[in-house]
Amino acid sequence: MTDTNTHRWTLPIVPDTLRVLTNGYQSWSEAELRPLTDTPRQALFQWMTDQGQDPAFPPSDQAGVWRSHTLIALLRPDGSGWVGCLRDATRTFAHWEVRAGTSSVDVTCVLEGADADVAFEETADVQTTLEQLSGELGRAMGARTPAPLRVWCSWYSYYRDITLDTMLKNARLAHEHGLPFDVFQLDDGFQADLGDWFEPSSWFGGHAKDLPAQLRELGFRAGLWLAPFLVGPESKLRAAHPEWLLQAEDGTPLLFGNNWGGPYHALDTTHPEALAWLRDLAATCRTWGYDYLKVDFLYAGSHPGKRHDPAVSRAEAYRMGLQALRDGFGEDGFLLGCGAPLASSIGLVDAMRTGPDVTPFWDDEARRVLLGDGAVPSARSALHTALTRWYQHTWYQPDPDVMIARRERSLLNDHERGALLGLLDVMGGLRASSDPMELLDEVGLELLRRSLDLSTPDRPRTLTESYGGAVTHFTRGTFNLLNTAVSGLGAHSYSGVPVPEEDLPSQPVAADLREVHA
Ligand code: 9PG
Repeated sequence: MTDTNTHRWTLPIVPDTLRVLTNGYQSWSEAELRPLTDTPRQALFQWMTDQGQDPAFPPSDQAGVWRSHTLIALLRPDGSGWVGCLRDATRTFAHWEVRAGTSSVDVTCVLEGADADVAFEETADVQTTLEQLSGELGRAMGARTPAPLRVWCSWYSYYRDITLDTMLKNARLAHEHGLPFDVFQLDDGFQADLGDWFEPSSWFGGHAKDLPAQLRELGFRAGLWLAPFLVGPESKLRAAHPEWLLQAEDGTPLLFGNNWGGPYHALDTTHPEALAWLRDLAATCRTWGYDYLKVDFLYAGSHPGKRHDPAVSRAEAYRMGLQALRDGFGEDGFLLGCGAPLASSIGLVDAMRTGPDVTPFWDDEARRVLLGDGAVPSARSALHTALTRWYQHTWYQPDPDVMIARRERSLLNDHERGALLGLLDVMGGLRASSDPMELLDEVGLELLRRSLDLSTPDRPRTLTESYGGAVTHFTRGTFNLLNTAVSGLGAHSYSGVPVPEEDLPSQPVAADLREVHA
């Protein structure tokens, strides 16, 4: 760590009845609302921590010790409590930790990087104070919140097997059905390797630059996925510019994480040539006709390691890399961050993934429970974390990930599809789908259409009750993330609840799915 500055508070309170609200480091890290005396899990494998957490500040693995990035809240049973929040994340990471003692709670906030102001307030209304402080952080950092877009993305049906023909086939069918997508976005699989973005993969059947004009003819904007800070160990970029890579202490290029069959390198975003290459990469995508970029695995820009400029903190190094992408892509291009340090991206991205990937099944208990990886992709993980980040709509357009409307090639049941639909409605941000158009019957198409209805962000009704370790009680409806029915709500479901007339939101209440199937 470069400069550090530590703040400490001791709260004279018995911890037994308190809850803690945490915000993980990057898009996929858990955000939780849990009893303070619970135990946060650390994953068994280092690559899971590399990909799902801040490896320099991972979950504690100790009962009553909770860590959180940028902000944290402690709640009494009546909704009062304490909120801590960093005031400016452009050059600084804030590592919050709360530690339950027998009759007191210790709170620390360690700043990594430049010094910055930190708020820590006792409040009668934790929810409102959290919304105020996070809103102030968004404003201080010049948050971009353009109109939300409706996006079809290739990943959740085709994964790396995507081809140019498959993209066009889906775009044509979406056009024929009159589905109101704004963007068709090509995901991972088109490129020869991580870093070798200009060369197609052997199976893509064309070049990414061939797509935008054909999409525009069908009435869609063109979107492209990149993992711009990653470099494949076998890539041409790695061979040509080993000096651009983040290094281990011994000066060799660092390898970390595990995806695409093994670990990968990261660009050193303090290296001026690497920064120029990033600007050029984003500018080239723009000249190909893309005006929407999903920039993924961005945490690589702030991974711990030895940098070309050792005076630059991890938070600043990340921001320099992201700024280069923004400069190359242009002010009017739409940037969606993913796998990204959240608060550090405010003001540079238009939208942000605020949870792990949705999957066509509810839970991956083997990886989540047995291996302790709470950032694991699953419908449950996506709901759990994105719901608990409801307040981040003042930082960017939230992207809680895709609706899965199809019933084929999916293990989700009606309740679980209803929960995903409810998630999109209460988050009020981007809408996305990945369903193969040919798999959708009338019911599937109707559900997909509903999932594309834009809404405004909802607020929690309370933070002092929860059905599953996350924020689940919203004014428009209630989620049950538990594996058992509770208060008339089925397991893994969402139901719009009647609220008093004067409290009704301006947007329609998302009813549960039984209406669609009736
Ligand atoms: C493409 C995908 C999609 C997806 C992104 C990201 O922890 N993990 O093992 C893990 C792997 C992949 C992943 C997320 C987590 O998905 O979120 O939308 O673009 O990359 O490879």
